[in-house]
Amino acid sequence: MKEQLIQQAYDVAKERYAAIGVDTDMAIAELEKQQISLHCWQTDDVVGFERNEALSGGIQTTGNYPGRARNIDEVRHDIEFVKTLLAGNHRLNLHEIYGDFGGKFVDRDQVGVEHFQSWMDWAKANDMKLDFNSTSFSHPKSGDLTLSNPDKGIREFWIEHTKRCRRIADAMGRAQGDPCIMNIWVHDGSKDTSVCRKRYREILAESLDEILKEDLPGMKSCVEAKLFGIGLESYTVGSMDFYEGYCATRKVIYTLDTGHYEQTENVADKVASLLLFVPELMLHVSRPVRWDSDHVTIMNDQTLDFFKELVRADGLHRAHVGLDYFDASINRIGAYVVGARATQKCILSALLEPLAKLREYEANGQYFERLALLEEAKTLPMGAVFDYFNWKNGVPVGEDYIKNVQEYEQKVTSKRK
Ligand code: RNT
Ligand code: ZN
Repeated sequence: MKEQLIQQAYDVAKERYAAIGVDTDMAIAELEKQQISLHCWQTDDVVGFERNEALSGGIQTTGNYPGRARNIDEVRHDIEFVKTLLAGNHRLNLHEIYGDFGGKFVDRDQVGVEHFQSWMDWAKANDMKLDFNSTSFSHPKSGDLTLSNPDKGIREFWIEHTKRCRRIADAMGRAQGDPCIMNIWVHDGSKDTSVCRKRYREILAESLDEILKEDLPGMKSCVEAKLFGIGLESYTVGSMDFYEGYCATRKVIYTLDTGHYEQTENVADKVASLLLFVPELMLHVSRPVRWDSDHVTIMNDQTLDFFKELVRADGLHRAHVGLDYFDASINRIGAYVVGARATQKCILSALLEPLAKLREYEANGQYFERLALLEEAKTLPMGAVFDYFNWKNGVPVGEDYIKNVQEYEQKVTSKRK
């Protein structure tokens, strides 16, 4: 019965969209190809396996909902489960602190490919590709400044760490036959007014140049800007302007975290400028509430507009889509699925936009017609297309996945004490 309804609703939707020149089958095929890099850190509140201590260094999780993954097996198990609730094939985004350290303490300047061998084996067995991140936070040497630190010893420690991470990413990329995207985000900044703003930025640029010097064809590097870190509110070394300039001049991938902007800012409008000057984008799809709070991604105007701009700029194939939020106040697995599916919905909505017709109107100066079609497109039956997409891919349709998450909680996460 349900299957029949999904099919019928899809048939109707398909016709409605066809009438305005949109091919829903093509949009679905496109969405099926779109991989989302799942952020491993949603499973365990960004703790990792290095020292099993709470997160520190510019970012924070809030809440203590039971069931956090406590070790590598639990993280893997959770991700394997999340995958069963998502249509399409997705990637896993690892942070360095999630290495398989075999119960030993491995400092950041000692990490090597061997600590990620079991992840590569697991990824292969689960048909997942890996992405990677160096980790500057939650370490005694994190302080306020890492790669931009005037202290040579500390700076070199972090340079060494980041270089090693790039080599790990390179090994991952070669093993999976697809570039591993490695993100560099450092929290560097100052709680109060700094009078050496230029100096730290100069040092950061030099450190990055040094790190990126090594040619590693199996991986691609990206650098992430931020508005501010917690406890570092007055000054951020790696600000938006800093990285926009850096990426444009060095031809490096720009990581755009949608949570890292003032809430009144039009983040979507950045896409069409950035894509003119940087080679590609890495996206951290997130949701700020009043500040960079890393709330679970939902299908809201900001996220919808963002993906529409990306598609309008013909930039979907130049963007690596990843998630970045960490909500410890609700079921973490549920949070994962809600955010990933919301991202898919926003991408689908962008793919279903009657762009050819809209552009024709614009070219003719028919601005009323453009506005009217933009308005009407908002209420076309996108949900029927999304349901069909999930059904066709054998994953729960609509709200059905709530009970899958509840079952998993009952059987698995609630037993973690
Ligand atoms: C922090 C950045 C960064 C982190 C992850 C854990 O504000 O968004 O991407 O969230 O590296
Ligand atoms: Zn981010």
